Amino acid sequence: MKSYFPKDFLWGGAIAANQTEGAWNEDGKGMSVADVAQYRPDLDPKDYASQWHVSPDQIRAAMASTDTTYYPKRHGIDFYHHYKADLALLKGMGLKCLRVSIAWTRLFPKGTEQAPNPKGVQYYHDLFAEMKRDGIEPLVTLSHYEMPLYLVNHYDGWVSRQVVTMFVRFATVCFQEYAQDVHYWLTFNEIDSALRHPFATVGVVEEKYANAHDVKQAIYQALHHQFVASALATKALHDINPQDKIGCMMTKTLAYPLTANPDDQVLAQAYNRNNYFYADVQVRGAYPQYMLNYFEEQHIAIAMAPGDTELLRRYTVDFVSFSYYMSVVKTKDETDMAQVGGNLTTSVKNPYLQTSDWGWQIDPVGLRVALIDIYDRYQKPVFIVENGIGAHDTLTDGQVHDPYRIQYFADHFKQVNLAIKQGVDVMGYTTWGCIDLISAATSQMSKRYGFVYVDLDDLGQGSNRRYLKDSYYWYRDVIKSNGVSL
Ligand code: BGP
Repeated sequence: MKSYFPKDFLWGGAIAANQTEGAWNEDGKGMSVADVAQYRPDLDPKDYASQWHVSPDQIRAAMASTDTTYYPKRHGIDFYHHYKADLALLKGMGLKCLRVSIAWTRLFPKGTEQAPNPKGVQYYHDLFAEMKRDGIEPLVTLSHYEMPLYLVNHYDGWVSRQVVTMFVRFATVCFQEYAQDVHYWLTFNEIDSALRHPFATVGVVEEKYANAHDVKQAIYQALHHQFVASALATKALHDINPQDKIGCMMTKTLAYPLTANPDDQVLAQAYNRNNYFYADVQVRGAYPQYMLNYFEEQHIAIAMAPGDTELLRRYTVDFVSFSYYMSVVKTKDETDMAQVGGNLTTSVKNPYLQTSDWGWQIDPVGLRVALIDIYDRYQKPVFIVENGIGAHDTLTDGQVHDPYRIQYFADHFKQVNLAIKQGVDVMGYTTWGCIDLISAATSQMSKRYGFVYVDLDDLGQGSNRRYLKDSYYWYRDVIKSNGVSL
């Protein structure tokens, strides 16, 4: 294929601390929201809402328990102890970039401490040094569904303004400590998912509020605090090293109208606009009027401190990153229409698309549409920091044949190539879960995304050995040829 990928394109992979590291209570680490996430075999894995819904009773029970079987993010794939060998495998694939997150609770176990835990600080020094030796550029998320549980229980999470100060302290320590090794940062993973799963993202426990309106009010207040924290983190990073880059991160879920009925177009447009709200604030530096109108209509009043507007305006992000897994369809009357599941959402079925094992609509062309749309809206470099297919893989005689994954990525990479040809400035592409890990929404191990297979099942049983899938060799060739082999 004729490749338009730039020479320095960051071909990569992505993981998150809470889904891989394990060692949940080692070396002074505090509990995070991820340590409360339960694997619930009694629930339909497609029903994301119930998996992520955590009541105060469930939090108390989780805190009293040392179980790891049904709290699988506590063991992850034991990356904490295996990272050197795992990085060697990723290096073997030719990976140029690895997106990881720093677990806030390794550095600040409760979140309230004034100084970081030295062992936590050291772990990430070791990790980044190893990545450097392997020639793998780190892209680091500061907050990937892993806020300290203490802040949920004692501060109502991000609803409290005090959490801004604590987060900025954490972020500043990271920028200072890892200034030599890390040059690309992300603030909040899928910041827009606060409305879909408020516990994991902004630490809002819905039962604490009287009604749905109050929950929404709390979430938008929490989001405002994250916007301010994002601005302050951007300022802090650029004060420390003006060359380093920081991005926002959104879940890009593209909506199409089901029919040519203009009413369907209005619905799809509203959905897409709403999806952009968060980046509108972080990139353009102000709340868009459509959201201010919405808040007024919904009687949502956001408390802002003097100077917030100026902070948001001055400290906007350097690039726009996003996860992309699927598109959705909007239509006026959805009654009786076939539905499919999705990345923390559901949708009317698109008759032109296939779905994954978990019912997510596979739409490579939508990735091109999304890239062009995002770039035209913001005129900032874009970075695809998550994309991939969760599938059931089978390990036989040490081998995993995964032609569906190869097909999936080939189709998506080709669309990125076309977007670049059409002028979009794409910095890189870190495929989600380049090594198998625990699923964010369902806490399953059997929902696999990796090029490297990890021999563990949903109950954490297995050898924990790593095996290279067919897609590993395929991706290696893609990277080596900078897309020409596609
Ligand atoms: C995104 C999250 C990731 C990741 C991915 C796949 O929403 O940022 O952490 O896990 O989705 O989702 P899942 O693991 O639920 O399949």
